[in-house]
Amino acid sequence: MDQNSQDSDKEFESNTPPEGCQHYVDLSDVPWDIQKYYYQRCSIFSQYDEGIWMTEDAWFEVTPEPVAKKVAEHVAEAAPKSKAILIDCFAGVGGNVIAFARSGRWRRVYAIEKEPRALACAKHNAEIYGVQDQISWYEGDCFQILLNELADLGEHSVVFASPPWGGPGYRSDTVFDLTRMQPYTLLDLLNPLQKLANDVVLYLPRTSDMRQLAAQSKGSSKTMVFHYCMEGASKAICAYFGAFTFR
Ligand code: MGP
Repeated sequence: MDQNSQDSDKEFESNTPPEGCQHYVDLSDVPWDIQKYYYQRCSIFSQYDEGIWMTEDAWFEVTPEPVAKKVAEHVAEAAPKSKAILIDCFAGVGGNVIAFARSGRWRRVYAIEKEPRALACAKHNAEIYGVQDQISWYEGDCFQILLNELADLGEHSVVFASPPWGGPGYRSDTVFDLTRMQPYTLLDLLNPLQKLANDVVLYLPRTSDMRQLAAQSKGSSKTMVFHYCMEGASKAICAYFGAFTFR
């Protein structure tokens, strides 16, 4: 084991978040621009008070637990029965990957995250939810990891991606143009992910341009899109590309 792994294991074992990760317990410590999200912390992670770790960006990027749970249920029900592996390409602090592991549907869940601090949070948070052992973790660029380490898994896998949308500013567009999403456009995501696996789920802004999604349906197949709501308001959509069957 190299020194870096030992260091990160020490951080992981400790309950003190490493630099760049926080567990806020007092509103006065929370930067003003994320206070809105801090008020919702127990909707974001129902076990927040057990010591959930967040990065600054995670507060507005993480999938809230009720949404992550519903998405995980949909993916579990609708994916072809032959698929036994779930790959989460942008695991962040673990909102989705924890829900996928908790669904019990997958023989193995693979989580990829480029940002080391977010990955440390995700591992720690998965431990709080008791699913750490069901998840294989990869630090790095998901496109490289899918091409190399995970290349053989494609035929057995459903690939899920909740990419960055370019920050909370996405809300200023009435219709969100997926060809201009930053840092990855719709096609930057779909092309490599569909090369690996036939079944791909994208978690995208609620205002995403439906025509752009429909244009990516192959042949006569339809792309199902669901809104995921909390308290009656849509938080985001998922677009299901591939052989998903919804009853
Ligand atoms: P929001 O628009 O910031 O909050 O995020 P809300 O509560 O709908 O704001 P309101 O004031 O309009 O009511 C809504 C959801 O979008 C969040 O819960 C996240 O799941 C998701 N989300 C937001 N951003 C900026 C991102 C992102 O960059 N990437 C991903 N994958 N999800 C995001």
